[in-house]
Amino acid sequence: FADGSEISEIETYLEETSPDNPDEKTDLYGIAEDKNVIFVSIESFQSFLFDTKINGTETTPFLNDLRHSDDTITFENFYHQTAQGKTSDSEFIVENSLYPLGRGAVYFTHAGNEYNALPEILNEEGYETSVFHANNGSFWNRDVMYDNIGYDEFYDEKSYQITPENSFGWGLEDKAFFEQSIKYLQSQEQPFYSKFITLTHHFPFELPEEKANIDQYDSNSNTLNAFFQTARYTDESLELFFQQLKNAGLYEDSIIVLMGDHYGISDFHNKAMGQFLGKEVTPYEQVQLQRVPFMVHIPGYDDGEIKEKVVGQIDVKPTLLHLLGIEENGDMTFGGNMFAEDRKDFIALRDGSFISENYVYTNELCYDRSTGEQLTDEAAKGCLPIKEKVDQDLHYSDNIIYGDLFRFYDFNENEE
Ligand code: GP9
Ligand code: MN
Repeated sequence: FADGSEISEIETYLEETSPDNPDEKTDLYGIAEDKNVIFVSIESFQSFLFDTKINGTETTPFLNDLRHSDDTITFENFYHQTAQGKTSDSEFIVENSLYPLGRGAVYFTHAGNEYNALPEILNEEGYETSVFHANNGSFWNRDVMYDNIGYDEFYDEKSYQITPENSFGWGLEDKAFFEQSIKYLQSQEQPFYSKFITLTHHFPFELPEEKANIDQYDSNSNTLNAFFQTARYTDESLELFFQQLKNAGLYEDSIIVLMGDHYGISDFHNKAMGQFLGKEVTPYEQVQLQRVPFMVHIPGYDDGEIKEKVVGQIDVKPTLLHLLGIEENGDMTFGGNMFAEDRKDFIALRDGSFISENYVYTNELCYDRSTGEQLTDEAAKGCLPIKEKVDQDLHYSDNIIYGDLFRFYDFNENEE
């Protein structure tokens, strides 16, 4: 059964567990006000790829430079929090600052719920909102969910010229995808919020030989071996996209947010991964491998840095609203602004693992985050109170989704 009482209980819980100063305004508050937001969800891109080389060739030269540039803020301890719904889970987390479900994909199972999603909020603020993704529009039930959460346009595969020359693997290659998207982007009212979802760097990481500009890795895993070639391809396609945005006159008035959706290399490949990393992939390392890129590129900004705070996909919605200078006082979110000093003290992964300032917890084991050493007895007890909060968070988020509890909550009434 579901009624309005549990939502008040959750509202109280979120208020009590949120930082002392949830509305803390940083120097970055409103820095992107009235600018376009170009959000790029980068398929299967894991942060361990940064600054790697294969036979002397950099895997991601463009992104490496971008990470260290003055106009980019990078969070290097940013975790994906997805489960079975993969890309769609990452989209759901970003749009709602709720956790995905432990089983199934929310995009399929609860596409009809009430939400207070990012595109709806931005619509009300006068943004045109859209998604670009050159796959079948019903994949992950996107067409239905997007409609529900307020995207104005969905440019799916029907919007693209897909030929044998420009497609392989999952479909249209990313370089052609970005190139063909520019005209649609230009046709939009400004300011816009547009999400791009890439596809080429997707399992099984297939790439025609003549399109590869880096060697394969050499291990017992064909998957890991191929992974670097499509990662390099992604890097090249992003570099071209930035150039195309400049040529189209869209770059200066936009911020570009780059995010990895989830891992591409599963634990099935741990032996090869251990060989590549030069260390055994312990459960602790397995958690650390769930880091994906999160970079905010602000043309004209000159205070760029690499931030070390522990953050995750759950924090993206409040963070974007902060950058855009939009106050959502009545919102119910499980994440918070990444730039705030005062933050919740953990990032929960969907399987109940978590990362905090001092600990990494997974499979009922507590590790020292800075050394990776497994803690025992008294030392391991530090994980327990955080684990309780993690489970409570996941439980309440699940209840909101399963009970469609936002039906009983008036987001506007709680606006101040
Ligand atoms: C499909 C693409 C990939 O359209 O987003 O989905 P994934 O398998 O990564 O969830
Ligand atoms: Mn994906």
